Amino acid sequence: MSNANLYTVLASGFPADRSQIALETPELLYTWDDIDHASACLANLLTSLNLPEGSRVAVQVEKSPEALLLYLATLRAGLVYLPLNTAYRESEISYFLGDAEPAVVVCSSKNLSWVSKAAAQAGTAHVYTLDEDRTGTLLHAAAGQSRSFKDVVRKADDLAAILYTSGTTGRSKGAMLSHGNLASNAQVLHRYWGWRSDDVLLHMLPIFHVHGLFVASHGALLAGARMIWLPKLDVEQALHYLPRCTVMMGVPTYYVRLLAEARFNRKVCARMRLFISGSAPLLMETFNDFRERTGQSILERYGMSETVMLTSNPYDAADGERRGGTVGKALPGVQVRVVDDNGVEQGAGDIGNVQVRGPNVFSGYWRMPEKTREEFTSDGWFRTGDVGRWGGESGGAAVPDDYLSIVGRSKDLIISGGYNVYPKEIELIIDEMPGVMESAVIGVPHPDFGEAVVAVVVAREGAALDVAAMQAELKSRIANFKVPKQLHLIDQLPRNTMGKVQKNVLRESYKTA
Ligand code: MCA
Ligand code: AMP
Repeated sequence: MSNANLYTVLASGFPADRSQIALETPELLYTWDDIDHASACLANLLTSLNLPEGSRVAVQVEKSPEALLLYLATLRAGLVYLPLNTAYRESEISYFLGDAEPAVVVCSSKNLSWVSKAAAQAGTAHVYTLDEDRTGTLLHAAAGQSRSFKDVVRKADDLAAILYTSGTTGRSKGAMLSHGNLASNAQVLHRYWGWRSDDVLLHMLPIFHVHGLFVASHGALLAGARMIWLPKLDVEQALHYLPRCTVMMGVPTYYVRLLAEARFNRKVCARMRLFISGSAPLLMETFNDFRERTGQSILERYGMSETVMLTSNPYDAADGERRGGTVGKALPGVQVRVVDDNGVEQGAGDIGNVQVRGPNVFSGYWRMPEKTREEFTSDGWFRTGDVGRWGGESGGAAVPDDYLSIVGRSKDLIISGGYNVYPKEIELIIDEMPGVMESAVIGVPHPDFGEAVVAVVVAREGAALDVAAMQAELKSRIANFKVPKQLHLIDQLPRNTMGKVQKNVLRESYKTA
């Protein structure tokens, strides 16, 4: 029986000469042998814990090569990887650990006191630390382990990872992705984006979401290509490394920030063959400015935590032109349809709900069968919550009928700098604050983050609200990217005749706030 373990699939692309460099940081070089041996040590450590089948390994650590190795080791050991945004605070982490009940938790040593408390409450038996300078108890424990490991045999539909995505009700849901979901998408993107073994990927994305962990890392690993591994977006470092790179991925903010730097020009990009953008809409203006500055067209693609990548603008000119303002065509093997509210397919030019099907689509939300059922149609299509259109026009010119544009969302979601923020989660916290009658959280255009979170609050009669104190309270309770950049007090929220808050009216009122 062949092994569908995602690591085994990725490793099939590693170069024959394992002494070549796989990963480079400003300080260190890691060969393919290093990747194999170090992930084997960690996989042996995990295996030595004798965990039950399907056990979760929850990880909230700063980005480092060792954090990637821990992910690969979890795959190799056949366990389930659960990455957590480093911005999450205590109450958010308590929820995730309580819901996922991981057998292993790995955190930064600076957070150990509160993370271990949450882990204990969740019944987690094993807590380790891992810091970005290669210290911590995890590597210490793994040090004596064997450097060889036989990847645990997995079937394509065995669970590989759980990714929490915020919920419209304020409760996050764990999207369950299998080895097969991730491997099929990696293989499709490998071909569609023309990955090569002599590529050099500039990796600056965080590795706790689909974009940085799966799309970027899997692409380079499966191609046996080198990654330049930086802890975060840093424009100076990008200018330093880009002349040696061929591929870069980022959320739109990455491209906005590069363009804001006059030294970012054609010369810097001379070796680059592919700039990819996703996770949030790329403005036409950014697409055009980028083309003018570098002579290259950013390739925009579209995906979700639940589905990995769904559509992409063409890489190969033979497949078509890259069109700004669109997210391109359905990837090979992925089915995408646009339907009206009755499920009737829309013709080109007509707006409707985007639904998808394919080997990349997740099996459901962790321990939420009811929610899972609601999000799939009776004939097995996943409702993305995005609103889109085939064809139509973009930038004043007609778009081919097989190109998708995302024109809105039916879910109440804000995307700020590529991070999703669900207004309901923040409204629930604000509404609980003393003196607050009600609130509405909206997204408004922001030059750097694309959208910025803004809260509009109504005080109870006679109550005097202290905006700065409210902001401080929010900062202590939720990840910093969710904290409203502005908080406005008003007398009453605009409502329609059905009593529903008119967020579009608020967005209009505060759009230049
Ligand atoms: C940081 N801040 C933010 C954000 N990031 N505020 C709003 N939105 C953000 N995204 C705030 C912090 O709260 C802080 O404020 C101040 O900015 C500086 O923080 P710092 O960490 O230094 O910011 P930064 O390093 O400049 O980060 C901005 C960033 C980062 C580079 C845009 O957010 C980023 O890397 N985003 C990428 C997200 C991503 O990978 N998304 C993929 C999801 P204060 O000082 O007040 O505290 S995967 C996905 O969506 C799907 C599947 C897909 O299609 O890919
Ligand atoms: P996540 O829940 O983090 O997986 O975010 C998925 C959501 O990000 C999608 O449902 C879209 O709303 C949005 N998204 C991802 N890529 C794009 C894109 N290229 N253009 C517009 N929205 C996008």
